[in-house]
Amino acid sequence: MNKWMFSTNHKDIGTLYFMFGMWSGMLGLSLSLLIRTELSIPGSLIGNDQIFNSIVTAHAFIMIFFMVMPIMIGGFGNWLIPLMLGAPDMAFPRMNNMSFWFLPPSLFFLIFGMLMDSGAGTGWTVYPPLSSNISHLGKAVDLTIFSLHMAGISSILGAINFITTTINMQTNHMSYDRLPLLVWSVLITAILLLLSLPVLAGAITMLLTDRNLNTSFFDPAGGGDPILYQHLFWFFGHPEVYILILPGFGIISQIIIQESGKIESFGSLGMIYAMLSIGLLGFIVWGHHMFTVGMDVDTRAYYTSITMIIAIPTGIKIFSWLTTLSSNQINFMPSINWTLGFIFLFTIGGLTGIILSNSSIDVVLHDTYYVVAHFHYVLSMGAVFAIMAGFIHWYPLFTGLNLKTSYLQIQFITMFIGVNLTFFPQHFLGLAGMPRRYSDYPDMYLSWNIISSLGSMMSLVSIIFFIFIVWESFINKRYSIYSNHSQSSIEWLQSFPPTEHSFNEIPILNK
Ligand code: HAS
Ligand code: CU
Repeated sequence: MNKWMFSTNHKDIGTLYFMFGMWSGMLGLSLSLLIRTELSIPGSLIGNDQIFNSIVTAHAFIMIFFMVMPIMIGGFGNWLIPLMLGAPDMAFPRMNNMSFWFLPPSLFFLIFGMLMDSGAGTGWTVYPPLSSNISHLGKAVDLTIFSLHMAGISSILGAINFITTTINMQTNHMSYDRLPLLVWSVLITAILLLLSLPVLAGAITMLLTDRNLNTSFFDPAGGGDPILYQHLFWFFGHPEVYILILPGFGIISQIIIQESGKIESFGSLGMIYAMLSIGLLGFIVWGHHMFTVGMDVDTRAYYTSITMIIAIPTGIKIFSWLTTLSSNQINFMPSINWTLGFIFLFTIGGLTGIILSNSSIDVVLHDTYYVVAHFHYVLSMGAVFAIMAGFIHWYPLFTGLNLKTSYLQIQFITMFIGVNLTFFPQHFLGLAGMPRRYSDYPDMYLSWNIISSLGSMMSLVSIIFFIFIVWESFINKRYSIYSNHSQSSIEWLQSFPPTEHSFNEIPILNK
């Protein structure tokens, strides 16, 4: 085993997270293609709905916990937060390594959960009674719960590390309003993680004891209530969706500031307050996922209004990005393509979120493909586009190498068309009433499903092309003038050792 696997250096650990996240991303992508292949024609291809549901469940968990979170917080956070603070490393470097190494076993438990017995076909929400031992006999759901426990511990330790690092490890003690927006975004994300994950841990532990130790927290037969599980899950689940996007906001801010040649964002302080209010409000809107449980009208009105209020800080962010970008000649470099794509498509996803927040509309649209379209616009085109933008933007810093711009332009265009073909038609399917988590549908839904599946093939080709582009940069060794490495972080590039690098120039970072 190579010694960088046990490294306590934040850049090595960031690189481990990137490699892990990309590996999981390929797994999650493969599962999504199984879903789209099953849905490309009416009738059954896989021939087993439980298997289909297990694939959907594993796809969601892998993309959320093993792709987006490790790459955004583990990868970008570890690489960039200490650099932006001028800190020598994270506050707890050995705990940092441990946070990472919780993830591979956690992923294995999840995969076993998908494969063992008849799989965990519960959806990522793991609602009882479907997830209880009557409907899911066997060890699949228990393995999934254990996987979430481990991933949760990993994230909580990581969150403690980021919070402590940001507060204690600045070299020149900037005032908080001068901290780069990426640092702010990761700090707020870490606080959300710290406050929400223990609630999920509690909920799934109660589910575990309901399944195995005869408790009845969620079983009416013993005085329990399955709705209690939904409250606990969404008290975690809604902050979780902002956990998935906030570091992306930070990444997008840094790229826009730099690419527009400015020293700070338009409304820098406003951006910080916007992220803080999104984070805080995120804890009191969870009921918008539960409008159909038989909520009384006043509670529905409350959740509708408080949810809509989140459009205000988010709008502040969107318009501040646009203002920062304006009055500049935009140079359409690949990272700016992804950034502009992010702003456009995230806004579409946000607006469908506002539509869903209307409780009376949501009663109709809940559990339809409209919801699937909404969250893929904010995730597959929000979170993933931010990851692509950041990865391309800081690639020279991470590897000392340059990616080929012309290839990246083509790859962006194919991916942009691919994801829009995949997910835009899902709005129509949802409005026409096609439910989510079903493996089959009436013929009337055929055409949009074919287009959606074709789009997913196009995204697959585009992602394979991106992997080729990264490979190509390693093979052709175009060393970047921006390369900036500690010796240890180069060591993983053993077969491609950079020859020259400067140790002091960090033109990428803004203050
Ligand atoms: Fe969401 C379901 C509402 C943001 C992710 N969301 C989900 C699920 C996921 C998810 C994964 O209220 C499915 C969970 C599951 O498995 O069941 N979401 C919102 C709202 C916002 C929002 C209001 N979601 C996100 C982000 C996500 C994410 C970010 C991850 C990255 N979401 C919902 C609701 C459901 C839901 C319902 C439940 C549906 C159901 O039935 O299950 C907001 O944060 C979005 C704010 C952003 C904007 C765009 C930019 C703002 C501008 C300012 C002007 C706009 C205004 C609005 C003033 C609004 C440009 C005017 C309104 C017009 C229509 C013009
Ligand atoms: Cu929500």
